Amino acid sequence: MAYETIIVEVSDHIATIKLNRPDALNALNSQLLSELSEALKDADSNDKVRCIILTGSQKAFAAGADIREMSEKTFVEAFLGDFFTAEHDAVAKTRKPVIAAVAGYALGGGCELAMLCDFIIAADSAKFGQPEINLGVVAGIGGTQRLTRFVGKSKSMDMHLTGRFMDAEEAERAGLVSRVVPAKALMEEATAAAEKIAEKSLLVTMVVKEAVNRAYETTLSEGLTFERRMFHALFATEDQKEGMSAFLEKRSPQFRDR
Ligand code: CO8
Repeated sequence: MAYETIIVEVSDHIATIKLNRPDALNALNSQLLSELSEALKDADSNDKVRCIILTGSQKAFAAGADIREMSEKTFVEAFLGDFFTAEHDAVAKTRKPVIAAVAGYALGGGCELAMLCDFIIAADSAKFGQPEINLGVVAGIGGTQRLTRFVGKSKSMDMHLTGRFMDAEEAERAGLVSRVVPAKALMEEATAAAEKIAEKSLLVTMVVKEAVNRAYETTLSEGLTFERRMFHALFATEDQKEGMSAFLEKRSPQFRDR
């Protein structure tokens, strides 16, 4: 499918989706979010794809929801149209691992989009923020909930109430991002991580994703039960036999996703 606001490349089991509205710092308008939802669904159902990277430009991952498009919206339009709910769900429901490779601004909806991915690799140029308060609104694609779970109440309140930006170093210290790399090495590092993931059993990477996400959605005992049952269930797979045999035979496993 031909997209206008994103660029999609699939190579070596990795789908890379690049947000591409350079004139608006990749602000998330309806067209971009709808194209992104489509591209993620395509990648999820493409048998060749085993890991997805979501990225932006050197200047901006995404500077938030498109303020120009939103500014004249009424409550009735936002509510009846269920503004951004379907798009949020499309990202959240992607079953294959998604890495956010973030350089430059990840603000408002851009920060929320990065947090919807499974982990964030940040360039040293990255700046995260939830500045919606400056526009007379609040985060709307999960910022108050996800940022609070990732960095704790105090820092989340600070970010949402002051609207200040957090640099990559602070974001790593706070647990928002998994690694910080020099800006020019960002895609190399994200691709290397995606390649590592693509070598594993897809079945297991998808189970890992569901199990870790349970930690944010349920109680500890429910999450532990889910994890234990999935651990038990994986003994029914060929990939478990292959993974453990390969270890004992001192060779690399050849996973077949079954
Ligand atoms: N929306 C639309 N256009 C934008 C946005 C945006 N979020 N951000 C930047 N742009 C545009 C600018 O208007 C400008 O366009 P033009 O050249 O036509 O004037 C161009 O991008 C370049 O921007 P700047 O000239 O401002 O670049 P600077 O380097 O000076 O500043 C900043 C960069 C600091 C990133 C600045 O652009 C900025 O503050 N942007 C807005 C950041 C922001 O407030 N983001 C939050 C938006 S609200 C939100 O995301 C809510 C999400 C929840 C929605 C949920 C619905 C249910």
